[in-house]
Amino acid sequence: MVGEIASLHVGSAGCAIGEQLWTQYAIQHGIATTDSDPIIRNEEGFKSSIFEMVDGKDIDYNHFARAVFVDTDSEAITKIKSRSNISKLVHPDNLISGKEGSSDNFVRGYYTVGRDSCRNAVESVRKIVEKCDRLEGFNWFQAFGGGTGSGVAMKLLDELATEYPKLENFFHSVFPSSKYSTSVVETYNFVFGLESLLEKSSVTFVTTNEAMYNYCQNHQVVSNPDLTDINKVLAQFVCTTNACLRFPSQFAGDMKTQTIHLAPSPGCSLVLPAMVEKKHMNIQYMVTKTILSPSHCLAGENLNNGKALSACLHYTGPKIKTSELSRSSKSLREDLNFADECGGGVKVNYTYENVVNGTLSFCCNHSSVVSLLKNQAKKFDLMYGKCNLNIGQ
Ligand SMILES: Nc1nc2c(ncn2[C@@H]2O[C@H](COP(=O)(O)OP(=O)(O)O)[C@@H](O)[C@H]2O)c(=O)[nH]1
Ligand SMILES: [Mg+2]
Repeated sequence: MVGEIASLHVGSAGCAIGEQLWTQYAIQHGIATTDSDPIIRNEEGFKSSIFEMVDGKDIDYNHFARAVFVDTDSEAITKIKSRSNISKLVHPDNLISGKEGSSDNFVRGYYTVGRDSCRNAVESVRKIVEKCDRLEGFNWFQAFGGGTGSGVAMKLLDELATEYPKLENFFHSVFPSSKYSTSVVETYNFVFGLESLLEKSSVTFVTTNEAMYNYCQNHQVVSNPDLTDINKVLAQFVCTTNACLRFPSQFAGDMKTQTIHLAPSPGCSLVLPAMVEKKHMNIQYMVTKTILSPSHCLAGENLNNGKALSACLHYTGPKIKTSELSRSSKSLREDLNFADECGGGVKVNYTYENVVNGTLSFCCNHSSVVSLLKNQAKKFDLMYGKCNLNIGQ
């Protein structure tokens, strides 16, 4: 039986990523998002992990996303309601906005202005959960630089982890990067939020805007990418990685199985994602020659240095020989320097999709994430030092 998955989009970035993600989901599941879109498949007896079927004669659309979009100000939510092509897919009760933004401040998001938005989001989540037969967990989307993406998201995580302790929490998180920061306090927001994240998330896919920007320039030949291009890249990664949870696939597992594999010990849940689009390359080339290069890593880290704890390889696309995929993953296992104490498996998933080009995504629990954390810690110390000096004067 298919287990359900609910998505939570928090803050401006989380909501904007959600727009791209649900557009791609709708295309893959053949679901209408506008009046002119045809409903291609999945009408009779449709059971999906991410869409709920609604039967009501007075509504135009019969699928709703199992998703809650929440922000402390109204900008991102108004845009989804009025201009987005997913507006019909998300139930209006699940588009939640507050009256006052969190001003890029974790504390305002967690303790003050974010409280109402958080309470409303918990209510919406409860309604979604009640309609599920076997909810597996939550897929989260947020940016740690923002006050809402850090403060409200972590408050909501604290509440939901208490209410639903057995459910998985997969975070798709944009970590601050120096080049694309919109405020100087992004590092503060990140450091304040990190404790809840490490304690309560099952797996966190770490991305940075800088790395995704480079990915767009280098591999999608977009000369001057904007945030929408970046969000499309992240949506494509997520669609590839969780295709095995949405469609029948070879070697599939549920969210729990993925957690056990990717985050074998508690607190050790930060995972580096990478992606390659098939285009003209063959699978073997994609797996063995390109996937480990820093330009394919969506956090910009070099997976050739340091040690790996575990890894997953997901392929969605036209038919391929699965033996070829398994063989290539074996050589990938040899290229990755697995820590001695780990079994060192590369889990492989293949989901058939009727498209011309396929996508390969790679998730690796890898020690090079430490350098990303060290950079943030260094920035935090520098700012904190300055702050102390100012107080002293
Ligand atoms: N990938 C991505 N990052 C974004 C987007 N919008 C803002 N950001 C980044 O998110 C951080 C600010 O978070 P934001 O979501 O705008 O603030 P919040 O609404 O208070 O959570 C900054 O580092 C921005 O560069 C977006 O649409 N996509
Ligand atoms: Mg905002």
